[in-house]
Amino acid sequence: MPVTPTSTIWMDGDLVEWDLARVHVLTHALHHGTGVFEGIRAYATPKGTAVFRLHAHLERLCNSAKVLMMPVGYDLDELAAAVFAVVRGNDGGEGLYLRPLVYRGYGALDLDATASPVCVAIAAWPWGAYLGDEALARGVTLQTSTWRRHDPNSIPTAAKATGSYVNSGLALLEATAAGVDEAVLLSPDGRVSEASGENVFVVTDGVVVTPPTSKAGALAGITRDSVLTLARDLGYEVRTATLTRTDLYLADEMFLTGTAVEVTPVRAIDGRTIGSGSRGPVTEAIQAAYFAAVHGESPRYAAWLDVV
Ligand code: PPE
Repeated sequence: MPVTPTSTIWMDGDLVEWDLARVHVLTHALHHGTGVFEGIRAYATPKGTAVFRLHAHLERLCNSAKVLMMPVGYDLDELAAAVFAVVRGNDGGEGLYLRPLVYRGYGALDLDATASPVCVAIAAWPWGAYLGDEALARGVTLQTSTWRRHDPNSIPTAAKATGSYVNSGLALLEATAAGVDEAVLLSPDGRVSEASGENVFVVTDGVVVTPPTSKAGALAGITRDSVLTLARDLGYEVRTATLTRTDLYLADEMFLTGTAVEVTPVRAIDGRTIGSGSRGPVTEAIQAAYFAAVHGESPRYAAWLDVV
């Protein structure tokens, strides 16, 4: 999905005009993948535009930077203020996708990244349904990738590092080349990890199940965490459990979670239809609860929103 230019991007303390938000071609992160990033959404709510779970995202950003030994140079409050400035400067009232990025900039190109400065940028643009509006209603198709998720001792899966997305990109390329919407990756030991940029859930016999992130080598998704709370509050039994690919094939329902995809149903995987082959009732209830929460229509989850 193409990026729609907005007016300004926050770069190292300044709001820079969109077209002038550039880096040198010898930027370290371009060569060695030495960046960490976040995807955050701001939604239109009755009280105005609000950022969903901002603190959790910024905390994860700083944790990712810590793993890569990158001193961020701004604390959580300063980063939050920068996010608000970007939203205020670019908001069309429709909601925004926000992309904070901490990266090693221009300076040196040796593998010792510490010789290059740590830079911070925050961009925002309107991004609709990541896999399309139809996907939210009808569901997407998946395939199990031949590419495995990283071993956490090769590339730390808990850090949202730019370089680690080569793995996700390979899996997605393989899937789309095969005419399938998305890819599920297995961990090195062959258990379900996550999709290319989403966490995975199944609903089996009324129980909502997702793999344990550290064991599965999956990112601790903030949407995943929100959905676990929403599902529990809706009265469903919720469990984290190791899943095999047959657990996916035999599930009654399956869905993906992520800031970009929000809650997207899965209708088939590896040529096997999931349940009835369309959005299931539990998925629909969780999806509705999620959209109500992000749009400020559920007072119970008001603490998840920071009105800008
Ligand atoms: N796993 C991966 C690998 C991942 O990239 C994401 C977010 C998630 C799980 C879900 O995390 P959360 O957003 O906190 O619920 N993927 C981002 C999109 C990546 C991309 O560059 O595209 C996102 O959803 O913003």
